[in-house]
Amino acid sequence: MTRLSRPARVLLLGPPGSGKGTQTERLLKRFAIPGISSGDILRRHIRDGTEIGVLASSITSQGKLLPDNLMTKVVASELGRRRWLSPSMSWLLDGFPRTEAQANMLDAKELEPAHAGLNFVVELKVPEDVMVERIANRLVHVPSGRVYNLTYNPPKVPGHDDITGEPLTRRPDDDPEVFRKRIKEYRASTEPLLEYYSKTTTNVLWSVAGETSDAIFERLETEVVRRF
Ligand code: G5P
Ligand code: MG
Repeated sequence: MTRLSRPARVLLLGPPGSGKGTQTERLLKRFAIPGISSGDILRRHIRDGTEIGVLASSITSQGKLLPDNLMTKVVASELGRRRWLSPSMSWLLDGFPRTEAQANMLDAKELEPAHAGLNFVVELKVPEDVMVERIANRLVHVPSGRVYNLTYNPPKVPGHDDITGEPLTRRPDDDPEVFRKRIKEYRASTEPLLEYYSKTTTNVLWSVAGETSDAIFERLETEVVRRF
């Protein structure tokens, strides 16, 4: 594990299946950077049958995004329970913000005390056919957000989480038809964010392309060390 010399406040952006969850897990292990995934938060709400979960279930299964205000509230409430979202610490956001409106809400201090702002926005670029193949073979452990892939990183015991032994599930939105809608939604709502970050803060946006998460992580790790 490596200690960084200054705080890294990181956002991972990329289409469905590009490896945001996978890179989050690796960064956590390598640099001890805590993080949250907006998709994981919603899946826990769905599992628990909360009011937000009922709405999230119907929206995510159509491959659409939740309304910006609601999503910001959900993330804010999750962050309120954590002590690490401070400008003086390193932290990582997977999947939030993913629209310009959400980015504005983060920057507008609605999510105190994140007001020091993001200082590293990573765009993951993976060929579309590779992402389709990946999500067809994905299994998840909803309580922890750990992701598996039947060919790439299969669980030690088929169908069960490596750490807890609990059952793994498939995500309903990993259906090929819904996946196509999620890709479209990414292009329409999230890609504009890349331009937003390249305009608002100099040198904050960094894009990395690759066909495997191993190749991408090697470059990401080097870049984190170089910057922080
Ligand atoms: P999510 O949960 O954020 P997406 O669509 O953004 O969902 P997803 O699908 O979770 O992103 P990922 O995290 O980028 O993809 O990818 P991953 O899970 O790490 O990797 C995918 C698979 O590939 C895994 O099985 C992994 O093991 C495998 N894999 C990784 N690397 C390799 C490799 O090198 N080789 C191979 N062979 N396999 C590999 O959001 C879900 C929904 O929630 C709502 C929306 O409805 C959204 O659609 N939502 C929001 N709505 C509004 N605003 C927000 N901010 C929202 N956030 C979530
Ligand atoms: Mg994910």
